[in-house]
Amino acid sequence: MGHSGSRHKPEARILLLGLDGAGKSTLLYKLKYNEDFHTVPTIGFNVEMIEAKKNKDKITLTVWDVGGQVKMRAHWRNFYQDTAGIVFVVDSSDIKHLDMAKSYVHNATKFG
Ligand SMILES: Nc1nc2c(ncn2[C@@H]2O[C@H](COP(=O)(O)OP(=O)(O)OP(=O)(O)O)[C@@H](O)[C@H]2O)c(=O)[nH]1
Ligand SMILES: [Mg+2]
Repeated sequence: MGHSGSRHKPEARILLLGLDGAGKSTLLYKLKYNEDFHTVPTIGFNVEMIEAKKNKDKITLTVWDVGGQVKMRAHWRNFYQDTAGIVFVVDSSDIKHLDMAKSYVHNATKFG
């Protein structure tokens, strides 16, 4: 059990959201391994611990990458609790879905 005086690395929870095929899982593994992985559509979620720096201090980011298919979007709201930041990934070449992506960004701002 930690207490206020204990030494522990700070942590923050980050949520990756976006429509299916936007590039969330690709981004997650790029951040984690600095490599371009071949991904498959995410059914459920992936989660990775990623070391980062906040000012000069180390911080561990717990990055949650939730599937973006239509049936998964209803579950996004269950991932917001204790989230320090949301990264909403958009495929800027997918012009015909930009408006839909925008409405989901708008929706995401209602939580938290
Ligand atoms: N050209 C290009 N292709 C990308 C990029 N990011 C992802 N892709 C490709 O887009 C496809 C989908 O990428 P994913 O990372 O699986 O997408 P996702 O957002 O995780 O999709 P879901 O899991 O279905 O929600 C893959 O074939 C990737 O190789 C990018 O920055 N540039
Ligand atoms: Mg994915």
